[in-house]
Amino acid sequence: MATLQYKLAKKDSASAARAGVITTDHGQILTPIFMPVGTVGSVKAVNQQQLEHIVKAQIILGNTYHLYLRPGTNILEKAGGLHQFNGWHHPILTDSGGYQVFSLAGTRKIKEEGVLFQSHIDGSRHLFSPEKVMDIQRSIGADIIMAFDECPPAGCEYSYALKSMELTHRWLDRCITRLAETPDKYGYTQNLFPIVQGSTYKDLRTASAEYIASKGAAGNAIGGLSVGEPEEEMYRFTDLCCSILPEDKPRYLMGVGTPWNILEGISLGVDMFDCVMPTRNGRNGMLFTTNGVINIKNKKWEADFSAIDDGFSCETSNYYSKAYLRHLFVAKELLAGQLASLHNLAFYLWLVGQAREHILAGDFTSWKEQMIPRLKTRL
Ligand code: PRF
Repeated sequence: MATLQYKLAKKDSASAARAGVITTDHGQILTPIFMPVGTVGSVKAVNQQQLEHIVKAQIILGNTYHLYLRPGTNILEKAGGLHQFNGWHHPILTDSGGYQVFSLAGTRKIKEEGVLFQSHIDGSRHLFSPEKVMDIQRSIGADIIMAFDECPPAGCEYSYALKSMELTHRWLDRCITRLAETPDKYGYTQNLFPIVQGSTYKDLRTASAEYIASKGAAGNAIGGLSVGEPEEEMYRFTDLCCSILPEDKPRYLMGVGTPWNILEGISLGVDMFDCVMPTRNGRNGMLFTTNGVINIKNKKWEADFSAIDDGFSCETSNYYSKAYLRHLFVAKELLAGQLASLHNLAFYLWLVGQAREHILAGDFTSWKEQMIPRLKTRL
């Protein structure tokens, strides 16, 4: 049907923050936005009705690497794509596997052709090339699909970062060619987002952002950050990339981050974020709240019958007490991980929603400055 559109609604006067609207064939996304991670086509411990009505998610993420290994493209095609398979009929974005192959797979070998790797599930051998990854993402059928990239480790040598960036650029060209040769499978448009790399080298980041911008894609991503470098560096390179990537297209900062990372990212001009933190840390008992960070397993919450977080309106957070959630964690009840994930995701979506409201109202920067110390407080 139609290529993804980005409409700028308002720019902040004191920062690079902006509010906008992304339109896809599966509906609109109000930006800035956080995208819950549903690696295997499921946001862990949270079902699709909860995602829609409690979390108020607008778009979720899936992973090419995981969905290719399980259930496989054959089943996804038979289902009519991931939206039909998992019953999430709003926008979906899939990461390309470029990152997961490096962080999860067993032995792997990077070549010009692509990456040879062994499955973390059964040890079977596979090759991911740009062409293969585009074909898999065609079968999955996400609205936004990511280019196949290499994310070099933090602190890598300049010579490695340069070679890796050049390889990512050549892979991008192959992704673009392959996508042009293969039609959409399910009657709606899939949009390729290229990814800026270049590690923490200013000239490489600049060259990469310029190369990515020159492709005229419907949206652009910043990869290779939040991989272990200091936070200040992450902000500095995000700022640099945002200053080069086009203003009239959405910008996506991959795998970021904490609530305060997200507010800083928004102030630098980022529109889209994803991270496993609210769900993964939630399952371990870490809660992000309007008053700060809580380890709900701590004994200090044993008899605290106040709501998990009464700082915003959420069915889950306002309905259950800290003492009850702590009890669920101590008793190792399944509901513990579910309530913690629901709370954290609802909180992240509330936070980006608030950021949008404050950008529209014209007081984003002062709001952000008073929020960040609160969000970082350890309760
Ligand atoms: N590339 C891809 N996915 C990613 C990253 C990347 O660099 C990151 C880095 N923070 C997270 N997810 N393809």
